[in-house]
Amino acid sequence: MSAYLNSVLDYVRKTHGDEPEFVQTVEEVFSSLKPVIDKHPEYEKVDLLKRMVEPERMFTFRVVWMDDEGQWHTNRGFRCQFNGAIGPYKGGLRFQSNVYSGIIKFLGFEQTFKNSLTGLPIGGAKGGSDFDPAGKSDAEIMRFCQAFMTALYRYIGPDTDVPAGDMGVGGREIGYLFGQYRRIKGTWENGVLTGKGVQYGGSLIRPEATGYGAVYYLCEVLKHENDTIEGKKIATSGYGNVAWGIMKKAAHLGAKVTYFSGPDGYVHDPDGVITDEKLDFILQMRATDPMHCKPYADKFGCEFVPNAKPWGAKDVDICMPAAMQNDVDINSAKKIAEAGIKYYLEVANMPTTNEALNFLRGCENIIVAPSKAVNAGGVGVSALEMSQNSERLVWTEEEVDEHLRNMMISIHDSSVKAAEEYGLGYDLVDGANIAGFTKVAQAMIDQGCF
Ligand code: 2IT
Repeated sequence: MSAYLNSVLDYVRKTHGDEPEFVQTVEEVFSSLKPVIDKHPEYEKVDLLKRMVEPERMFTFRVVWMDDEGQWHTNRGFRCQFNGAIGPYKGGLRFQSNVYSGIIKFLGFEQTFKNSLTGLPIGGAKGGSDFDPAGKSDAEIMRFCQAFMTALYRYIGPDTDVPAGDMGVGGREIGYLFGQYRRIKGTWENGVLTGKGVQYGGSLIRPEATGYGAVYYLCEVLKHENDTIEGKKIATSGYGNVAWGIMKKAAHLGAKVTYFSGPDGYVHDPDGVITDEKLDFILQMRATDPMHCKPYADKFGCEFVPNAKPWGAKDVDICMPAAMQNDVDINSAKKIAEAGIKYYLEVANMPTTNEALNFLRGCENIIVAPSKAVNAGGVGVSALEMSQNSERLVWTEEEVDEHLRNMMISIHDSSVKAAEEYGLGYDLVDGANIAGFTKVAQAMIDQGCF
């Protein structure tokens, strides 16, 4: 047990008591690093861990906008440029009322290791605002995005920092943000943001990439277990872009999502969300009502359970939480174990409390895969969008999909290799943390005192 690692952990606990999500993610990543720190005394020599838990730069800014009634509103904007050792800062923007520094910092820390795992040259960042998009008109969203970008534009750029979407920020918001950037700067600058519309530099498959990538990763896990995806039933949470991508790719590959949820409760569709009609309905429901998934149950005549989560359903093989952080707590984790689920793949960022994650990892019959690996296909395709923009090329759907699939295979394989190198067996959580960390650590050491 490394004394150095524990001293940095204590430091983080002491200095970030008011940012519990950040402490949580540092504890989670560090729990995998003991053997690495023990084997590599050079990390302690350059105080690498303490450097790594400190964002290179993090700032807040004022965002002032006017609603349709002429009322003024002031929100807080954030950008955390966490680590730029392996490439320009890269990461999404989240617009949600609960956003504060602790959420942005935890997401930026996670993003650093996730982006490293993609194998592409992108550093880690995250940003957003406590602005709540629910119930806002299109004109209000546009004015907010314009005000947000007016404050942010001078700190980003294609070689500096490339934002994208996250919760509350989709294609529409990226369009308004990009429009404002272009209006102010008067240049294209390789698109600056990713997740753009395909008419103006966006990559094909980007909206589906996180969900598709998660299912490709799942296929690798199943292959390792001499199992296949055909006929598998999946429980997920959420019905946004990510859950929708999982539903669609699972359906392509002969599996089906039979449970999904929203803030109002969960839906059980034993036939699965597999038809185009159902998949299109999910998209439409997401666009018109991000707070309620009950309309799906009403439309297709299936069960809706209000104010509950699907965790613990016995008639599924795989759980893939894809909604938000800390969605699965220890009680849900125990239900998942009791239901005899074999595969637990995190898809949302940090969807499992550390207590629940440790419990699930301790269950002999459950394979646990971490979000920083499973959801990395989203940012991976964002990096492919950056490549296409800088080369002034447009890749076909097949090309992007093939890159994405290979990326997920390689993320799985490099995690397996990293865990094996430290004698940890088939441990995808430790493997992802170690593989993601090692690359960033080496880059930081190579670049000297920074
Ligand atoms: O959590 C994530 O990886 C994202 N929200 C996507 C980030 C990106 O730059 O595409």
